[in-house]
Amino acid sequence: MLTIKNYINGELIEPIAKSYIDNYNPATGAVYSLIPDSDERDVQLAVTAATAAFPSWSITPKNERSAILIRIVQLIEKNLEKLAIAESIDNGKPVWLAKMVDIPRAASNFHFYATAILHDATETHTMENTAINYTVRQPIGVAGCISPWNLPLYLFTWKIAPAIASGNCVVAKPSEITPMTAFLLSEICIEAGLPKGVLNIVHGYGHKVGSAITAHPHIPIISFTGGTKTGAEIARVAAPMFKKLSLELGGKNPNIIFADCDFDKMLKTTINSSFSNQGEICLCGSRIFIERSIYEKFKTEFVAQTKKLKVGNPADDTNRLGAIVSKQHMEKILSYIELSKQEGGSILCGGKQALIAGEFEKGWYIEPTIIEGLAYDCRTNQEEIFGPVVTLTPFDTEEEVLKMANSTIYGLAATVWTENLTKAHRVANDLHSGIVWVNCWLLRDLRTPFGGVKSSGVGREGGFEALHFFTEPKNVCIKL
Ligand code: TXE
Repeated sequence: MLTIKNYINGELIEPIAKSYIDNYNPATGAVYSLIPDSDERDVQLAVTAATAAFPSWSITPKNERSAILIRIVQLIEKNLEKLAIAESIDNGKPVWLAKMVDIPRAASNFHFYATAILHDATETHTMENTAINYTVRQPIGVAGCISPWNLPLYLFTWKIAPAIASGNCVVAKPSEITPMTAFLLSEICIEAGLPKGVLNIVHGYGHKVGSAITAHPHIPIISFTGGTKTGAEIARVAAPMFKKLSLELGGKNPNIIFADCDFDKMLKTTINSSFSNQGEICLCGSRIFIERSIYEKFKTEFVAQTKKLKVGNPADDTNRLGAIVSKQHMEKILSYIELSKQEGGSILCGGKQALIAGEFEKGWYIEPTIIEGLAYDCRTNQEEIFGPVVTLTPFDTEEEVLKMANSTIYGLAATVWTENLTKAHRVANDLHSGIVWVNCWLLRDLRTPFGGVKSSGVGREGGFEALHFFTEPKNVCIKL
């Protein structure tokens, strides 16, 4: 049985407790590896290593830091196939999706920040002939990075890359549900020659390892992506310690379709924004609002296209959807489908566990599901389901659809389909979200600020926003 190890002080080591957690393959429902059941003692080892590495790493010239990150990029690219298969086995997503999205993006994350640090600049403020002020941005120290299971390596590296590129050292914890690619990244970092202690990966449960990272007095900055509830718990612990926090949390994103949209482009993208990665992306458009005049046309064609989507073995490239990440999460999603029926919804397609014959019969699969007839403010339309489940709601006016779209506690992303760009600007302006896509979805420029408002989080990742998060600005004023 493959047994994962922690990566601490440049070495792959066992957890102090020498106990392990079963790691499942969602496609088969079987245990396929073991991960360390680490605790606060392992976190302390990691913090000691990171603290010891910080003085030297923080003054390592940018071009040297950049060169090491580029070596990591090259090794991720060289191991793309292996990493994609590992990601698929761990998360249940199709291999083709991990090859096309997850792993290339992990390489891009490191590449982006390996180069961004060479171009970042700070300001001076002159006071005529009195004084000159200059701003320096200094790395903070040991950063805690905690990431989720839906896009494991993609989101893990989205935090680690800017943190170490800007001169910090890191104690990181991937989700205990999808630890494998983080473990493989450890091996890549060793091969790339990342100095020991710069990155430390401690595997284990959130309530043990994650909470130990959050509460550690020598980790002054925390970057977290995960559920809103967990984000609130992290904030509860970290706020009184005045830690710097970046929280990327849940979403319940509206997909607003006006009658004057480019129908074919909209439909093709809406299939993706509804069901990509089994709907387990915080940016998925799970609430679809359609202008009434095209509601029936959209419903007919969207249902017909959705019914063609194959669900099954993630290693079979003809499958559009793979397995749901865990039995527990599958049951959560199915419970929301049951709730939708109690709330008056009609299931137009899907609506149940997909049973796949043969070696996958014990796997965790759900049919892509479309529901109509729900009130916009019912629980099914207000709470994050995080699965291949979308609802359809007609609207008559812009004012009405904005009220419904903005009605949840979340505010992460929104999609708007219209060929009238004056309308697009106006609607984008009035949507309560951190990201608005017009006539596209998940089109990403890594320079842009990424994050949400309300219960979708605090702070922004991406671009120089992330480098500024992981550094502290200091103003020095020199009398002339
Ligand atoms: O996230 P958790 P889960 C949403 C989605 C999902 C829900 C819960 O709705 O159903 O969140 O998913 C660690 N202190 N998203 O259970 O629990 C945990 O070990 C410190 C949206 O995966 O938030 C893991 O590494 N850390 C999200 C990480 O936090 C703790 C993507 C995320 O776990 C901790 C995934 C604690 N007390 C789920 N408890 C997005 N925005 O993309 C857990 N952890």
